[in-house]
Amino acid sequence: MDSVEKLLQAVTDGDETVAAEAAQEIIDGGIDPREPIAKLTEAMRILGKQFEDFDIFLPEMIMAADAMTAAMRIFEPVLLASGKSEKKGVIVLGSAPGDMHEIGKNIVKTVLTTAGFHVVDLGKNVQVMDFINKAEEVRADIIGVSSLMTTTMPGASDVLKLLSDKGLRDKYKVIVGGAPTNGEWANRIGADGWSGSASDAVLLANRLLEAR
Ligand code: B12
Repeated sequence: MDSVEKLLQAVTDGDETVAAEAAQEIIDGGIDPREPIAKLTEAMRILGKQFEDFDIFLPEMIMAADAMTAAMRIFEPVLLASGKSEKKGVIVLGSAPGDMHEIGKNIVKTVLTTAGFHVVDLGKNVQVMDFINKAEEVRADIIGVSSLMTTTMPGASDVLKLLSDKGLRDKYKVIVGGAPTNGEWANRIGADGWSGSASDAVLLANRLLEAR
């Protein structure tokens, strides 16, 4: 079993120790961590499906998430060290109100930072007003909202509505994402962009700032 397979297996098994060990082997082997991260994202999607089908339960999902987080702790500094030092723009990023999922949001943060953006991470379960207050405070260019549940998707449209109500809609580009979301929904709620992966989030942010 190679180190990438070992990592995938460890995350699926929810084994934090082996996941960290495999992630270190990947780095030591000179493999670009972006490839295993993409595979892990798919593995998490499959776990989510198993959870939905009652093949696994919450404890297994928590253990898998902890194992993936342990691997990301090893990958992050390597990704960040490979990044650009230019500051392309400021992005305020957080998970929607009520949403405790943050693994994908954290990956988006790391990859955007690597690409030269300054990301202000508000964390998870971020209240609508807090996105806007922080964006005003740090003079952000972009606000990013991550929604991992159908029940927290309305939080992203609430950010857009409140921006409009306050007369601030034109001041910020708003990007949205997360597993249950798609481009059609993003269009419908009036967001400026959507992406299904962290690497596409970089292309999207670049495009939005170039168009300014
Ligand atoms: C891991 C996980 C958890 C972990 C989260 C740990 C953590 N620290 O984040 C734990 C175990 C805590 C958890 C809890 C729950 N979960 Co959960 N969870 C998942 C799971 C399996 C994987 C999510 C993940 O990390 N994926 C890996 C990352 C890398 O992918 P990603 O998040 O999609 O992010 C990528 C892209 O979407 C994009 N992206 C993400 N955000 C953004 C933002 C922007 C701006 C952009 C541009 C792009 C972008 O880029 C990312 C990187 O490429 C999903 C299944 C799934 N299909 O996603 C269920 C899932 C999201 N969970 C679900 C549920 C139901 C729950 C619980 C309610 C379970 C319960 N009964 O308690 C709770 C909810 C807690 C809460 N209030 O939020 C459901 C949601 C169903 C729905 N209604 O839509 C899912 C879909 C599982 C399922 N199929 O049933 N969960």
